[in-house]
Amino acid sequence: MSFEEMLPYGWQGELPAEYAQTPWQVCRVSAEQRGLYELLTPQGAVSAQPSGALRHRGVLREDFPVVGDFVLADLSQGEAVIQAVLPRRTCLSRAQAYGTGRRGAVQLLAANFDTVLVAQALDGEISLNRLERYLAMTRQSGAQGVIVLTKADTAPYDDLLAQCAQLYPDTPALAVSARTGFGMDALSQWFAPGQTLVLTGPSGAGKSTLVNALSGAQVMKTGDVREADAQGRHTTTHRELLTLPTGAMVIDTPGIRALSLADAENEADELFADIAALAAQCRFSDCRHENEPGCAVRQALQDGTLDARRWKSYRDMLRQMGHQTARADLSFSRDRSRQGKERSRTARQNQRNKYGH
Ligand SMILES: Nc1nc2c(ncn2[C@@H]2O[C@H](COP(=O)(O)OP(=O)(O)OP(=O)(O)O)[C@@H](O)[C@H]2O)c(=O)[nH]1
Ligand SMILES: [Mg+2]
Ligand SMILES: [Zn+2]
Repeated sequence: MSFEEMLPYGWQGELPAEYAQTPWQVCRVSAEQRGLYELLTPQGAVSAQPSGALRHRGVLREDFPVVGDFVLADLSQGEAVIQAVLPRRTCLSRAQAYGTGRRGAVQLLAANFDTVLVAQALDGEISLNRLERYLAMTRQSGAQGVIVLTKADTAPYDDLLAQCAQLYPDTPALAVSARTGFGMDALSQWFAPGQTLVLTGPSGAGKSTLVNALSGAQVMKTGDVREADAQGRHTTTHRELLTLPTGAMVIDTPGIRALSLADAENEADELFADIAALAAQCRFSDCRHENEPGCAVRQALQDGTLDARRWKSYRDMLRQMGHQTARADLSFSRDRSRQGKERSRTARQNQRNKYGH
């Protein structure tokens, strides 16, 4: 097999020494849905499943392939089998915060990209706080961030560009319009052959529209924004890696409901710090505070140190969040049940299962 064959797919690395003699093929994960993967191979796109061994070894979410990953796969049988995930050069992830005060799993969003485009639409309200959170996530990824103010045909952008330049001198910022083509030339400097980009930003920011404009085709479905508040409708539902005519690859992502979830969870943590502290004392790390032995929350409710109404409003808050995020979290929990393993579940997920809907 030839590693050069994978160069068009953004492959930059050397194969780690431990795989020097591998009979498996380097492939790139282009999509993932419910534990099923699509791989780009020199022979075209194939669907794949992780090997039993990979599933068995995989304990954390980050042990499993994510869109953008380079993997070693056995293509000799009928369905491709992913045998190993190669080391990631960059990785976009979201730490999941839990209302119980524990830190849990990390959710991976994409891997092995050179640039993160942070899209913010000019037609709605621009929140610098939100922008800052996307940029923080980008910094952690290890890749270069670029602020892309979209829908430049709808509103003035000079002031905002100046503000961005002042606040984030190391992060290029530009305004574009997929509709009129304005700014698209300037944007193309990040789309050289072999480059991989991730598009991130809120739902309705015009990420998929941008991908279509860059592709010169309707490769991604796009959706209206709500008239009232210019919020998107979460049209893109899973992450997908696409090859552009320029020879660059781009990972389109769903608008991150999850980011606002993390915000809400942090808020819950702060508002209910007392409950978080109690939950940390439960005997079981995944205590649902129902009738598990050694439950510090139940104990506190019993002896009156925790007010029952306060406990109820905490649960109500979780229920509301669970409702908002049930869809976003579905694929995550499905992936896990597919793996057929009930790994130590987080308190928050239990809370969601219990109180969601
Ligand atoms: N006026 C104008 N509208 C745009 C532009 N780009 C996108 N839109 C509109 O914005 C809406 C949302 O676009 P999408 O591309 O679906 O947004 P998205 O960021 O992919 O949203 P999610 O997939 O939900 O995360 C659509 O109605 C687009 O037609 C633009 O440059 N100008
Ligand atoms: Mg989209
Ligand atoms: Zn408990």
